Amino acid sequence: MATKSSNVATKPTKPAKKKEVKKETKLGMAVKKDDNFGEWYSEVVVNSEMIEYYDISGCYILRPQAISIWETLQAFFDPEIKKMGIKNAYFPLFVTENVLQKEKDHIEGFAPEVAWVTKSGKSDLEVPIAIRPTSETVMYPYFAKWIRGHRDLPLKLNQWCNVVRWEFSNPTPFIRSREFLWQEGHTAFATKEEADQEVLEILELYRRVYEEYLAIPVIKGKKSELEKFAGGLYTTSVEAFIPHTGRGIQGATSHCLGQNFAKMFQINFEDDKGGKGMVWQNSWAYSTRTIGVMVMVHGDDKGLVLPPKVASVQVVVIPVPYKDADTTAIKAACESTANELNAAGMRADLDTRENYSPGWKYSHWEMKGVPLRIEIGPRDLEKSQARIVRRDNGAKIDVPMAELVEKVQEILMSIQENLFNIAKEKRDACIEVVHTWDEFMAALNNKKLILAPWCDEEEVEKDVKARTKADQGAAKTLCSPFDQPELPSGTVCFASGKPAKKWTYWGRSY
Ligand code: 87F
Repeated sequence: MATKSSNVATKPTKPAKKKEVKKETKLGMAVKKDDNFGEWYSEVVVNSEMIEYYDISGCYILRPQAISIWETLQAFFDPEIKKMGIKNAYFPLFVTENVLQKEKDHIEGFAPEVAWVTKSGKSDLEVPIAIRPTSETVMYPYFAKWIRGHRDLPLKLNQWCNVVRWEFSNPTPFIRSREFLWQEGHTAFATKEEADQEVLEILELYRRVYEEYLAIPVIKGKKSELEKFAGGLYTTSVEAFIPHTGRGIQGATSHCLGQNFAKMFQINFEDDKGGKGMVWQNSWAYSTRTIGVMVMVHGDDKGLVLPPKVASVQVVVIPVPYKDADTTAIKAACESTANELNAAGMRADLDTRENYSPGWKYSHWEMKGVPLRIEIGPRDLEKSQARIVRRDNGAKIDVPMAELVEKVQEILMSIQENLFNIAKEKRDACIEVVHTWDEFMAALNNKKLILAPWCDEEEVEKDVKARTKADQGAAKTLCSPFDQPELPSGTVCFASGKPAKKWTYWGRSY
């Protein structure tokens, strides 16, 4: 980095003056994950340069470190849905009150979260205009217009956009923000069977986003009647779990809307026999919340830990000049190493800044979650090797230069796998099967992810919510897993004592 030279005449100095090394500002994390999870999280997202706080509560700047992860997930998901015949579109951000209110039933509970534009300049608008919190009401009038006959079906659209929900409870970067990015898919079919099938196909893509990219285990399942999207027929979701807080978190949802919206918006079609049909609809979304779940699950006391598949920098190469070592040769070795890795398709970066010490750089790149660092010093140069240090477990491995590219490739894959396995082990260790109310309460207080036999009655879920209400929130159902353990006949509901119909996950949640 070039520094401004001073014109001020100075005493002649000794010729071999050491370069200025920036004052070693305390780089590390001030708060430990175990000590105060909430503060730890805020510190990680800011120090890793993913988030900058903004002067409107609940709104955050997503810096390149965050957006690059979003783009990676998008680069996976977008072609997958295109293979399914879904096309991208873009609908306006604004919606009139008239249209928004069209489906009163479902909007009712959400109304307090809708943000409105009421002025342009200093004058009041004739009619206030809402900012989309989701786009059913924006899109479906046009579905009604565009769908006439069975040949117009299926209609399958997706949009990548922002939405605004004026939340009042505890804003958290990525997890609960007043504006966020998502994709929302909206599809219409002639038959329920087609809709049912798509719900699950999309849910599988969401599982892959979490498990294959973010290295986070999720549970696929169906939401209870109380927790489903009120406007729809049924809701499926992928559910993740944060062991440190003992909370479940909905990772993404895929809804079958049935014909509720078709009725409200009169989305009808003429079938192949000339009869009248009403479409079956789905909607589905995942959001930037995915990134928050990743931070919470993998991050540690040194900062962010990125799964290699979503890391914009997978490997950082750092020269470690020592005393009178040949810095030029070391630098050259670092440069060619980074070049080779990049040429082999990995994402490598080089940190040759001279105003920071190697130790400072180690902390800096650890904080940013970079999966691997390569150190090259005089001894490595002599032995024609490099030292590889893993971010996930701190392991240090000396590798001959000749094998470096292959080895790095291998280790990156093993880090991706290891992060998933560790996360799964921790998640699984939190799962507790209970049969009685007392076991349920004990597990809840122990921050467990509870699997319980349930009678599947709405009143019982409401009752559980009421009985568990505490400062940290009430317990609720997360989902009934598709993968159901055996339910021996005679098994009773943990909460009501009535015959159990299914196994359901319960817990506090985000
Ligand atoms: C907030 C304000 C107004 C959630 C809201 O999940 C309306 C809503 O309809 C609202 N918060 N919802 C439910 C969204 C349902 C559905 N929309 C399309 C999805 C997936 C994508």
